[in-house]
Amino acid sequence: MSYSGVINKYLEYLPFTEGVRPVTLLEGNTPLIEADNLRDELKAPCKIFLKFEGANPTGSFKDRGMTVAITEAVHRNAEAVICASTGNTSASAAAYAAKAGLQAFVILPKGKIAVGKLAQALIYGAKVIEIDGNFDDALRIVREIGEKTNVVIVNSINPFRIEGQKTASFEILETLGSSPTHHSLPVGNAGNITAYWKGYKEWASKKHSSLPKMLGFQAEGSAPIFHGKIIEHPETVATAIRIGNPASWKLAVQALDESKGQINIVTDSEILEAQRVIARTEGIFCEPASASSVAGLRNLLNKRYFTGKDVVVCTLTGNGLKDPDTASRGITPPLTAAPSLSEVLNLMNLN
Ligand code: AN7
Repeated sequence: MSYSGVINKYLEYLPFTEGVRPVTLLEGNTPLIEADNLRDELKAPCKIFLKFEGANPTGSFKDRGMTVAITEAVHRNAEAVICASTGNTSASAAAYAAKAGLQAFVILPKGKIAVGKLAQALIYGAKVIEIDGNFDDALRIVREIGEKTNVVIVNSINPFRIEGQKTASFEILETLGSSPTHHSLPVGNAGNITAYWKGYKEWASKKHSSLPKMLGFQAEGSAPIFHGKIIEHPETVATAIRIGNPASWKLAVQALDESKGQINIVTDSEILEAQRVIARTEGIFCEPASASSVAGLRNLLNKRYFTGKDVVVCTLTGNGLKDPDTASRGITPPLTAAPSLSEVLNLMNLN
């Protein structure tokens, strides 16, 4: 049977009944790539796999949750959906709302959304409202709108989002044939780490698989869970995870405790360096926030945290093409030549 999206694939694990009509863009089924070159580069004793969620239809993992949340919204006869976003949720909500024929409203922190994500929300037809505040302000407003109106919230405080996102764990378990020993991912609003852990636990209870340790990474300037306190003015180059008061804070801490994992911080320069290393060694262009998972892995490797028996999966949550500005800043610009063979050959510097 041809692939028909995460709802049809994992229906038995989702809160729908047979006969549900999924709103889908055929999300999921993303590559799990064994990163041997990266392993050599980092001199890692363990195996490393990269789950490239940038291959989803709108370029991020949010699509897994959005197909479920929008399908449910349609089922409830919603006319409109709303989200606060650092960018990817808004792109995904706008796309799935378009597919479903719903109006999407998105509330964004002005000036802090990667150019590609904003373009996506707009071209998919969402009504985009920028506020002079950060993501946490936007989410507070969205929560209030959810209470006062019939507009359905599609942030990860909507439990259907988490249900959809847990399918990434299932794919990893199916591809590897067993659980990794560790799972590394960036943490912003903390929905995804919650979703992965839920997925691993559900699979374990049905199929007796083991469980990974969850490793979460926050950007140094936006690390409320690591510091155990709300950050009023979060900052980081990884705008996707520029969040000071995560909605799923408690559930993330639970995932970290139950799995005997840990939350740590990575600096902006470690994030950007990891983004370049992933691209250069593995041919995968992820966005800065996504690279936190590998930046964090690298820091733990330096502390000799892993052994030769370990199998680590890093989720690369979003596509680097969404944020070309940030990527271009750190790299060598192109060479230039006159339109002449000799000049070009000269610059190619072959011997
Ligand atoms: C690429 O789009 O919060 O910890 O509003 O876009 O589940 O929040 C995005 C988050 C990691 C963090 N990587 O995931 C939003 C938003 C990327 C992201 C995260 C986000 P959560």
